[in-house]
Amino acid sequence: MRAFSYILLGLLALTTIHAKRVVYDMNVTYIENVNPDGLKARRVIGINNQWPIPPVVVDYGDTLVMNVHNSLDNPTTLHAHGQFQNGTNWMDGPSGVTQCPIPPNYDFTYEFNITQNGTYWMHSHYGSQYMDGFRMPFIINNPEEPYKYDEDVTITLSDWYHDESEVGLATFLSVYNPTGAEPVPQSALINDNRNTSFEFVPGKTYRLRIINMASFATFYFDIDGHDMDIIECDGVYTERTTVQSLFLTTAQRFSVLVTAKNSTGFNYYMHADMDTVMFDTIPEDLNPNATAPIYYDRKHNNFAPERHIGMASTFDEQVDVIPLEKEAAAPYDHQINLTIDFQVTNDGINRGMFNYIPFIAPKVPSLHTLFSTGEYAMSEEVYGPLSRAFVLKHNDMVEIVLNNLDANNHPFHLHGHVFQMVGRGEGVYDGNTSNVEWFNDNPPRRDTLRVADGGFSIIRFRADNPGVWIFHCHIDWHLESGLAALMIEAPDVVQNTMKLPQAFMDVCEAGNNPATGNAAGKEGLDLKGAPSGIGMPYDGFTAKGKGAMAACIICALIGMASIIWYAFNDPVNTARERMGRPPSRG
Ligand SMILES: [Cu+2]
Repeated sequence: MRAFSYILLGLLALTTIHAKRVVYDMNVTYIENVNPDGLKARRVIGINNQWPIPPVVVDYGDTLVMNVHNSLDNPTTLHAHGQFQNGTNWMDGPSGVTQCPIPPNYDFTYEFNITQNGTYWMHSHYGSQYMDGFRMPFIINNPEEPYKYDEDVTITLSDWYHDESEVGLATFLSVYNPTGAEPVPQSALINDNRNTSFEFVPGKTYRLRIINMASFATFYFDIDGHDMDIIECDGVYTERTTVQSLFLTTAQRFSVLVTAKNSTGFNYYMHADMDTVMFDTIPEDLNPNATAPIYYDRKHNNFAPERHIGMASTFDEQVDVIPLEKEAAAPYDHQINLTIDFQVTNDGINRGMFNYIPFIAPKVPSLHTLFSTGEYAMSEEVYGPLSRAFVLKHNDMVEIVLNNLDANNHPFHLHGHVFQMVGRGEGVYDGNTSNVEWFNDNPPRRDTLRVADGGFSIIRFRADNPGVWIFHCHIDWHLESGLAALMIEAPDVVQNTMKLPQAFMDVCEAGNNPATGNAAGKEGLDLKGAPSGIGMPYDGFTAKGKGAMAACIICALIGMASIIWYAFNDPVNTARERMGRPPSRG
């Protein structure tokens, strides 16, 4: 009996540890005159009149409740980056994908169970709002932490713009920007500041949780005089791997353990450098590098010699990330080929696209379409011509081949999953395995990867999370321009086992958005009114037309050649020269 009571008590204790409800009330507000780089004050989006927005912190097993009130004059949503949301797909947040946006002056609650450990972040998934500051760390503490450390420190890296993102978007997505040059940030920030500092106590071990919350820039990260042991990558524990430096694309995270020196004789600098290769231009007054002192002793100013590695980093996210829990690459059941490219589409705008179709969100959020269209939900067509929808069978192993034809790296993020990074190579993947570097034994698993310019990456994930998950470039400019696709997992399972909460129907109605039907808000496959028609310019020339064009080009070339010949063999001046007169200026 006594043993039984102890077990009962133990169980009770467990339930109290693991079933806590953590409630955050979040009033999303504009805040005027915020000046994180000391160069220009501007309006930002904060929560409860606070910016930087404090981290959301929970324990594994908790239920997180976020009561959002939208005090902006625009709609909004909130996305918890890296959360699987298994069974709660509607809580994922991307506007037009899983939900209608929250209209101004409206209350909306996000609630979900915490089933993962590690380092995450949250951000608006409506338009380009997160560039304006609506983003914050999201830390999940593990009561059974496999690694030992003394202190937990969160470090955010971000790029900062002096203009609001609407201004940047207007110039970026414009017919006057045919090359698709992205606005270049004005500053690099550590913990949303240029004056951040840290303190180390001799002998202590620190867990640094590094989060790239930038909207564009990849960051290189290193600390003078200190190596770092990677222990976590995007919420996945890794083998303890020592590196001198790291890079993180936007949305990527690492936890590293750093053991402090035994002496306080020196202080050290932490370096976070933006990858300037990504920028089309580098303004003269841009300092792409942020530094933050780590003080062992604030009373002196002896800084250790620099070991600033920055962009010379040899860190390799495919090699240096070794999941602690081993998982071999699984053979795939279903393959998706995605070509990444940027081209001027028939509306005159340079857009990022998968397979030459830009993503433009449908009128009805795709998850609502899934719930409300019966058998049509199994067809890709019903989600709309510009939704890039792929319907996946429950529990299939899905392989995505990403061929990057663009001259820049791109960070791709899959909602609702971590994926295996099974292969990479240069050029275009043609199924010929000879040019692929495979990682079959225990490939890195994470939720965001960098696909190299002019190269390819191959990732795999199990379609074991029924619902609608967006897969997109996490450079916010590129998501806005169309570099996204939808993974529609097991619509039949969703319809048979889940029910969309009423609050998600209500929020559509409150914003005057249709809540049911296909991408156009209609029945069946009548898609008139859904976003459509944007794509590569029509190549309408006939063979005859192309022949005429070729003839024109040849005529023009002959014309130009005769002008050049005439210029070099100027008959008038040759004659004047022969007569000993100066050349004519006519
Ligand atoms: Cu991109």
